[in-house]
Amino acid sequence: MPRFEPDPGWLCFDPDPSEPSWPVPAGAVDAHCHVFGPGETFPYAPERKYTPCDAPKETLFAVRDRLGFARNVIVQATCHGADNSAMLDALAAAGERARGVATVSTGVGDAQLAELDSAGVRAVRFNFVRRLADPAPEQDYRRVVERIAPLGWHVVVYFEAADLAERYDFLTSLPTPVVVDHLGRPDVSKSVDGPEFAPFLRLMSENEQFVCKVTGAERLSRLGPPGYDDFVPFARRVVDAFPDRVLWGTDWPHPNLTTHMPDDGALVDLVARIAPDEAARRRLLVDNPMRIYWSR
Ligand code: 0GY
Repeated sequence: MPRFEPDPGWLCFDPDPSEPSWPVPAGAVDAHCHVFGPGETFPYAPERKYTPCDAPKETLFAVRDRLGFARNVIVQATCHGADNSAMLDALAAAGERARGVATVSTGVGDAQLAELDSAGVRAVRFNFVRRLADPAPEQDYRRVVERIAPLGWHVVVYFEAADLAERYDFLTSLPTPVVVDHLGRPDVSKSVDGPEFAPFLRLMSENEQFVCKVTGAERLSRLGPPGYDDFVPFARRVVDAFPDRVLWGTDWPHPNLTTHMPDDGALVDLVARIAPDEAARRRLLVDNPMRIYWSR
C-alpha cells in the first residue's frame, strides 16, 4: 500500500478541541467537514494539489461528539479527486448520522449515481478554486447537473469572490439548488457594506435557490483567533438576511491553513455571535441542514 507524507509545514487538526461554551441545540448538524484517508487505505488522488495529514472517520466522529453535534455532512475534498471511497466509508459507518457531497467525473452514469444516492450522497461539488483543482469546460459541469437533477440533489460550489462575476450566469442558470461554500470567500478586511461583498449579497437576494455556508472563519479571517472579529459581521449579515438559506460547519480538518489551526470548540462558540437569536441559531444548525440533507 502507498505511504503518504503530508506536505512540509502542513498543519494538522487540533487533537483536543474544547467543548463549546454554550448549549448546542439537540440535533445540530456540522454541514461542512471532510475525511482524509487514511492514505494507506484510501490513497490520495494522483492529480491532487496537496497531501494532507490523515483525518479519518473515527476522529471526525469523536470531534462531532465532543462538540455536541448530532450529524455531519461530509464533503469530498480535492485531495481525493473523484474517488469518493473514504467519504463513502465514513457514510456507511455513520448511518443516518451523516450525508455526503461527492465529486464525480463528467462521464458519471446513472447506475453510479443511484449507488451514491443509496449511500447517502445528496449533492455534487464543483470546485472552482484554481489552487485546488483544474477547471473543466462548462459543458462538463452541465452534463453532470443534468444527471443529478432528477435525483433531487443539489450542487455545492466553491469559488473565490473575484471569480463570481465570471461564474454568475452559469451558477444562476442551474436547475438545482446551489449551496455556496465559505460565504463565497469574501475579503473580510473590507467593509461588509462595501462594493466587494455586494455581488454576493445580490446573488443571494435575487436567487432563492441559493444557500450559503457561513463557514470558513479560520481561513477567511485576517485577525484570526480568538475572536475572528472581521469574519463575524459577514456571516451575521447573511444569517440575518437569509435565515432559511444558511448552513454552518466546522470545516474540520481545516486543509491548507498556514498560520494557525483553530480550536473547533472556539469555532462553535462563534455561532453564538453569528446567530445570536436562539430561533435563528436553530434554523442554522438544525432545521436548514435537516431540510436540505435529510428530507429522505
Ligand atoms: C475546504 C477548503 C479548502 C480545500 C478544499 O476540496 C478541497 O481541497 O475545499 C481550501 O483549501 O480552501 O473547505 O476544505
